[in-house]
Amino acid sequence: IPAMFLRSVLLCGLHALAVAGLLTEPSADSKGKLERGSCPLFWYDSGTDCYKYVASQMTWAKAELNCQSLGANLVSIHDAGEMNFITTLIENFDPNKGFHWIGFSDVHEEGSWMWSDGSPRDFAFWLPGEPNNWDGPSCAHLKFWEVMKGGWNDDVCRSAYSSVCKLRKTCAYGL
Ligand SMILES: [Ca+2]
Ligand SMILES: [Ca+2]
Repeated sequence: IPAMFLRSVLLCGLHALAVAGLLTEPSADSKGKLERGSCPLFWYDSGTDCYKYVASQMTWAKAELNCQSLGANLVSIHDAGEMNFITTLIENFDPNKGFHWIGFSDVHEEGSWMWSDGSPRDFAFWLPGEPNNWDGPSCAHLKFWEVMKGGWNDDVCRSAYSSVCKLRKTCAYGL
């Protein structure tokens, strides 16, 4: 059985349990408290997907491979609510709110930004003036300012930052 197919089946199993209410617990509440919910140990439930904070600083590619070794990908972000959830997750683990890789990059072709988990490009939260690394492959990380909650900046992919992985509960490939 192809590994990708097997992974989809496992994810579908997790999803099915969650839908059946067998594993349902409260997820992050309005105060920003993190809950494991229906996610594996050390992952946190947004109500839709599972997220893991990775403190170790790695290049973008190593961070993505680390997520893949856990059956996940670097986090993709699809709306303001998800952005807020990830901000809360980072605040819980890193009060200094340093730089954190997300799964967005234009490593394949300059200017063609895509998510490493293959999800649609339906949301962007670039900081003013970004992305500005026009001269080659760049990777996106979260960056926080005093005056605003945070946004995305592109940087050279070999920089070493902390990261966030996302385990999608939804079934891939129509399974
Ligand atoms: Ca670029
Ligand atoms: Ca930049």
